[in-house]
Amino acid sequence: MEQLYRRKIKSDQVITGELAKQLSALSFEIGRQIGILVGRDGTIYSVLIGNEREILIPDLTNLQFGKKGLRGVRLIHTHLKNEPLSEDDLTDLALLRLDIMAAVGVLPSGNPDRVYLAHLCPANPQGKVFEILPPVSIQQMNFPLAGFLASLEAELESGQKSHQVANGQEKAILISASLKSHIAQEESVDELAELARAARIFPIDRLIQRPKALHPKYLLGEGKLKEVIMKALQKQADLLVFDQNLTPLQVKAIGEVTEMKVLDRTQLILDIFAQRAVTREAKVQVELAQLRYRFPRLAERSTALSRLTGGIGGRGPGETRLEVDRRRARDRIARLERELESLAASRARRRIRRVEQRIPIISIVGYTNAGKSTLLNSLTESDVKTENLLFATLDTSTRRLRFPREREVIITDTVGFIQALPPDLLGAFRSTLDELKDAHLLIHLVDISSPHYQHKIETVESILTDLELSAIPRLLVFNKIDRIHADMVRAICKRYNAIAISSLQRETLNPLLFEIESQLWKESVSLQSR
Ligand SMILES: Nc1nc2c(ncn2[C@@H]2O[C@H](COP(=O)(O)OP(=O)(O)OP(=O)(O)O)[C@@H](O)[C@H]2O)c(=O)[nH]1
Ligand SMILES: [Mg+2]
Repeated sequence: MEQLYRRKIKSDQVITGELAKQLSALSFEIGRQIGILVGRDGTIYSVLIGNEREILIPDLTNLQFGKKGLRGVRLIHTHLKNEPLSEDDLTDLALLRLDIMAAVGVLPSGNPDRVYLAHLCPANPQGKVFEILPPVSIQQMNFPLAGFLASLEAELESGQKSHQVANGQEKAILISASLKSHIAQEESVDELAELARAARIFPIDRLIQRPKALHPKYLLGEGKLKEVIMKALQKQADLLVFDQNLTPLQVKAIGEVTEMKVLDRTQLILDIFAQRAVTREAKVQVELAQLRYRFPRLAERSTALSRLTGGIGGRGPGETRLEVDRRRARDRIARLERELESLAASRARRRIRRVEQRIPIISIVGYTNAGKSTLLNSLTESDVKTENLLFATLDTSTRRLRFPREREVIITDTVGFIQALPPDLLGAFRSTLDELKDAHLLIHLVDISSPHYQHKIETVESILTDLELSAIPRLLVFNKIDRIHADMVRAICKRYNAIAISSLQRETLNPLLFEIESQLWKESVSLQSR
């Protein structure tokens, strides 16, 4: 065995007859599988000893020759019963992106018989991950390696090129693994894709699994994970974005086997917030949420963490990078909390002043992208930033709105809601959201053109309950009616007893204005009507 280490395969073949003979004999003698990891230049990097039926491959992360391509290492091992490549062999081929997986069948005599070969495939319409070649006897084997690997890598690369996207956006594979129905998962992944877009990540593929039980280590099954790795290789993805929230250990484990950056839904949302925060208060709130979400993760000090600190997922608002150690994180959290407290104090003073003015306050709430800022703009002829992107608004905007008869209200627009809103984020935004408690009326704005508007209404209602706002009078208002048929609008509004508007068209807002007036000045309306 010692001799094997010093060897170099001086041939363009996967394996030479002489080496096959030696491996077979040794393997036969000890009754265990023997494997060798061989580099492109024929150097034998390691010799592996398995048991009768299988062999374990060590960590190969330091043997990374091409970053996105093949590993640059082939595995040649013995099969004592002369059996073909096993499921595990093929999994290793894919997971480790080996150049070639080869098994030498051993005869009862101890001599080598057939050689079983498999290699990875470039992207193909059938989604085939590997190719298993027909076995050939060692004497007849003629498989010129260098030419084959060069063309396979060229094909892999051209497959990857067709998926390249402009302006340097990172490319992601979206993944969902949950016990929920396929349809529910699809719906949620649609939203994840929108979130990715808002974070300037380009989703190139998606993969949804509904397993019988979730894999404790990887969330999705190992077979699926293999598929993910192949997809990533074929399409040159930069990161994996999970629709579910992952535990620190899962992030670490998935990062290790895939050698990719791993983000979960919460991190993605936090990332968007980090990119968009404008005011000091919003920046502090977002950074606090990021630190709090990652605090348990910092305990790990793993490669997964350092992976996360580059590019997406590592972007913090302002000057802070997140590769701080535990203690520094704790200090930073304490400092930010103090800063937030003082910011919250001045916010509270503004609140008191506003409440003392005894002007009614209306707050527009709703799912992200419902059109809240657009409505505020239309109602008050102002120009709060609106955009067809999730989480366009992070800061509260407050405007005055005048009604006839010298009546006036304060109207505010705030951050949008979303399903599975990260609790850390909700916590960090508490002072912003607390302002909603002063409202005399909440306008719950719904994008009627969203196929999932019902689900979104429920999500918003449940967040309002969590925020202890359910006691405040509420007006359900459907927006974007210009985008669907008038009959549909009528039917839906009747069912929900709601008002229909299009925030882009001021002339549609009159019924809403009328309703606001009569809700806020009930007594005076009833007095006048007497
Ligand atoms: N067709 C149509 N589009 C609308 C209407 N109202 C808003 N929009 C569009 O919907 C998108 C989102 O609008 P915003 O006002 O930014 O939505 P928002 O609720 O403030 O979103 P966040 O701040 O991200 O939570 C923008 O592209 C708007 O132009 C409408 O009545 N009809
Ligand atoms: Mg907005």
